[in-house]
Parts: sequence; structure tokens; C-alpha cells
Amino acid sequence: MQSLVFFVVGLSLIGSIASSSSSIQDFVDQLLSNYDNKLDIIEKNPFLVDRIYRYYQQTYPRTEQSRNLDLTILMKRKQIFKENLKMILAHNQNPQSTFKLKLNHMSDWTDEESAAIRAKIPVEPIKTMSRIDTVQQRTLTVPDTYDWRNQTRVPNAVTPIKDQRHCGSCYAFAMVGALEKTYAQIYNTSGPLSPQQLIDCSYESGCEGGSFVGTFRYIKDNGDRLNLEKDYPSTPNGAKQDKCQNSSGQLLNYNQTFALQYRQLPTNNEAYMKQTVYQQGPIYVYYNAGKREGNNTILREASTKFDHYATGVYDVPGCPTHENMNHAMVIIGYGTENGTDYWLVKNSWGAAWGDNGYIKIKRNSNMCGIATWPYYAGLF
Ligand SMILES: *[C@@H]1O[C@H](CO)[C@@H](O)[C@H](O)[C@H]1NC(C)=O
Ligand SMILES: *[C@@H]1O[C@H](CO)[C@@H](O)[C@H](O)[C@H]1NC(C)=O
Ligand SMILES: *[C@@H]1O[C@H](CO)[C@@H](O)[C@H](O)[C@H]1NC(C)=O
Ligand SMILES: *[C@@H]1O[C@H](CO)[C@@H](O)[C@H](O)[C@H]1NC(C)=O
Ligand SMILES: *[C@@H]1O[C@H](CO)[C@@H](O)[C@H](O)[C@H]1NC(C)=O
Ligand SMILES: CC(=O)N[C@H]1CO[C@H](CO)[C@@H](O)[C@@H]1O
Repeated sequence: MQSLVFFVVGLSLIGSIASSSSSIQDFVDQLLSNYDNKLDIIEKNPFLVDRIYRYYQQTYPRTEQSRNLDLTILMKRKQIFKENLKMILAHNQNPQSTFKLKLNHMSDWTDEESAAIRAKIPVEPIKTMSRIDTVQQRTLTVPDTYDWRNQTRVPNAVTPIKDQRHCGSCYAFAMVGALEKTYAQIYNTSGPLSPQQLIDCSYESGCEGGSFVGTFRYIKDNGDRLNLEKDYPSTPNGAKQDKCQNSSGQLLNYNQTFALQYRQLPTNNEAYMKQTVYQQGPIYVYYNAGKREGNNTILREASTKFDHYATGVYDVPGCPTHENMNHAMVIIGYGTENGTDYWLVKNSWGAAWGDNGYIKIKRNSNMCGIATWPYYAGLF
């Protein structure tokens, strides 16, 4: 009987909330706020799932190209959406968790679509020994909390969130994120740099992935030059273009005293990473963003939770630290929230993802390999 009553309540709520601008997660939370057995309600009311999913589709309409009217695909998407909805509701009920999840534009993506924005990162063994940062301990005392978005040492060191779209080009976005502080330092203005130039011109693998070292080498070979994003814009869907459109760009050095260089940080040394983030600027990290194909439970968990992260400190115990490194992001700060140390990380999946495009990832436990292969680049 309860579910029948619920239907009526649910439908009237849909009518009133759908017209406001509340997020899909707020919508669901309000809809289910009076129920303890949220998962049961979802499981027993297919009609309710239909209505929530319809609201979701209105919130995130698909573009013409990706709209697929094939009924089996539509049913499959709805099933994926339902599984994600249940996973999110279950996670958010856990009072022990240090973070919350939310529905977003990725909540009905197939495994293949999720895989497409993950990249193949060529493993870079410690072959470039000369580039390893050998200052094993910086002696500097650094603040306990730091955020490169708010500081005054180098105004505009962090630019607005970008979106790599359906392309495994995180490596290019992370590279520009790591260099934009250097641009701001040289030109004293905000300089969103062009990931598209790196995707098209660097001889890395376009939307199939690439490496820090490969993209850095391209910039050096290009005379320390990289275009601003406005002069070399991204393609509408993030895809690689057939040829390099413009290999000129802004000079990323000042004078003979300092050269544009990079260093790889010693692996799994987060105290040192913290000092480096404060002293040098944002750093580039490889990361295990999970995987849904196959039967690896922990990788699947790391994938679905990462995709739906909302707020708090992300922590998936047991997330592998040396395998499945398939993403690159930029650490732009660090701190402690409710007793849990975190890295403040800039992603390139748009501002609708995560906490306005950012994520706090647990610090001092090499969470998902964040401390396995860190790099920084700049003038020194
Ligand atoms: C940098 O730009 C800011 C604002 O545009 C200006 O106030 C400041 O004087 C500039 N600093 C230098 C060193 O040119
Ligand atoms: C290439 O980009 C530069 C800005 O970096 C611009 O001045 C130039 O006109 C562009 N060239 C072409 C052929 O688009
Ligand atoms: C290069 O720039 C640095 C930082 O602004 C400055 O200290 C140094 O004197 C400059 N060197 C030359 C040769 O201009
Ligand atoms: C995953 O497990 C299911 C059932 O246990 C099995 O049918 C399937 O073949 C497995 N898939 C892979 C990729 O191992
Ligand atoms: C910190 O913990 C308190 C009590 O558990 C909770 O109410 C609060 O939301 C938490 N703060 C953050 C930022 O997660
Ligand atoms: C500590 C602090 O003030 N952090 C702020 C830095 O700036 C971002 C946005 O630019 C805010 O969201 C943070 O709260």
C-alpha cells in the first residue's frame, strides 16, 4: 500500500520541482526524503524510475549526433541510470563516508562511453633519471592548507575548468593546467592555454591517450611555445583534428636565467609533494580512475564513485596504486577536512562534474595512485 501512496506524492512533487532549477540530485533527495527504505522504493516502483529518468533526460538532453532512438540502447541506458541511482542513494546513506555522490550528466553512460574519456597512459618507468627531482627533502615550512586559486603570489595561476568531452585527452588538459601558473607568472594575466594544440600537434595518441613527457617534449621542440585556448580553440566534441592547425603560440619563458623545464617527483612521497605544490605550483598527476569492463570489483567501484563524486574527501580503500593508471589531473592545493587530509584536484570533465569541476582526494595514502608518478613543470 505504501508504494501506491508514494506514487501520488511522487508525481505531485515532480510537477512542482521540475519547473524550478534544482539539480537532479536535489530533486531525487526531496522526492525520497520521507523514506528510510529508499532503495526498496526505487526497486519496487519502475514507474517512479521512469519519471526520475525522464526528468534526468530533460536536464541533460543528448545532442543530435549522440541521440540514439534504438529501443534496446534506451532500455540499457535506463537500467544503467537505475543502478547508478541505487548506488548513489546507498553510498550517501552511509554516515561513515567522508564524501557524497550525486547524479550528473554521466549517470546513464554505457561502459564504453565511460572508457572513452579514460586514456591509455604509456607507463614511464624511471628512465629519465636525470629529470627526477633529487632534492629529497625541501626544508621549507609550508602552510597546512593551500589553494592556488586564492593566493596572491601569482594571480590567475588557475584558470576556469575545461571539458575534454568524449575524448581520452586528459593528458593534454593536465599539461595546460600545470603550465597556466607559469603563463600567469610571465604575463601577469590569466592565460587559458590550448589543450587542442597538444592533441592535434604533439604526436601523442590524440583521443587515445598520451603522456606528460611526450607533450612536454612537443612544447620544447616547438620553441617553448603554446597557443592560448582562444587562438587554438577546442573542437566542439573534443576530437582530434587531422592536422596541426597552428604551431605558433605564446613564449613560455622569460630570459636566459630560467628555462622551461620539468621534474618527476619521487614516487609515493606525499610530504614532498605537498612542499612542491606550495613552492612550485600546480603539479601533474596520473591517476587510476577505475574501470567498468571486466569483473574487477574495486576498479568498478573506483570508476562509478569517481564519476559521481559530489563533495567531501574521496576515499575508496584498496583502490590500486600502480595499475590501471588511466587519467591525468592537476593538484592545485591541499588541506584537511574534518580530520582527513586531502589534495585539491582540478579535473577536465566540465564544471558540472564533481565539486564545480574539482575533487578533494584523500592525501597521505597514495589514493588510486595519485602519488605514483607526479610531475611539475615551470621556470627554474
Ligand atoms: C599585474 O596585474 C595587476 C592587475 O592587472 C596589476 O595591478 C599589477 O600591478 C600587475 N603586476 C605587475 C608586476 O605588473
Ligand atoms: C596562429 O596563432 C597566432 C596566435 O598565437 C595568430 O596570431 C596567427 O594568426 C595564427 N595563424 C594562423 C595561420 O591561424
Ligand atoms: C630574468 O628574470 C628574472 C626574474 O624576473 C630576473 O631576476 C633576472 O634578473 C632576469 N635575467 C635577465 C638576464 O634578464
Ligand atoms: C564476469 O563474470 C560473469 C559472471 O560471473 C561472467 O559471466 C563473465 O564472463 C565475466 N566477465 C569477464 C570479462 O570476466
Ligand atoms: C564534518 O563533519 C560533520 C559532523 O560529522 C558534518 O556535519 C559536516 O558536514 C562535515 N563537514 C564536511 C565539510 O564534510
Ligand atoms: C580557502 C578558500 O577561500 N577557498 C576558496 C578559493 O577559491 C575558490 C573559488 O575560486 C572557492 O571555492 C574556495 O572556497
